[in-house]
Amino acid sequence: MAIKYDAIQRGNISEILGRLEKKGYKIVGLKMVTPTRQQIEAHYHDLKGRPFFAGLVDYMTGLPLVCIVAEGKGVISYSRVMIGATNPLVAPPGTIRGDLSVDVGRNSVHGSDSVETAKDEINLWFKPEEVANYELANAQWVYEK
Ligand code: IDP
Ligand code: MG
Repeated sequence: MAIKYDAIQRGNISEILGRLEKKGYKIVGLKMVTPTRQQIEAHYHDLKGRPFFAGLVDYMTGLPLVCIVAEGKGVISYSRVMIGATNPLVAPPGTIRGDLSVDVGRNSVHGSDSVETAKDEINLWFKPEEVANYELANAQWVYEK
């Protein structure tokens, strides 16, 4: 997941990280990056050709982004549920976009949409040594076994 610059400006870094933590997901990678145009174009390569692509790339280039790697059961599919629809006005209350955003171009967060995409995005934004390997002390209170 990534916290976009609009959410950083709105003071919602802790709110968004807190939702992942409170759910029971483990944060294993976390850093603020100021992406180049090439990085944003690579990140959104599947959207090249869409009418909003140029505006999206312009918006995100050169502005800080908080990049997150989270681990846990169902994290990729369920983090999308936690994020809500791309258009925050369709995202239900209780979701990140439903609670924290109004406009599609200021929708607070990015979320990987599949295991393959998540792998590619982690490789794009993190070096292997930037992803931590540790156990949460409360894991037995999150998972049956
Ligand atoms: P997602 O972030 O929910 O996965 P995508 O379709 O992957 O949505 O689009 C990536 C980002 O591009 C969105 O989060 C949003 O910021 C922007 N975007 C998507 N569709 C539109 C649009 O129709 N107009 C303007 N921006 C859009
Ligand atoms: Mg997407």
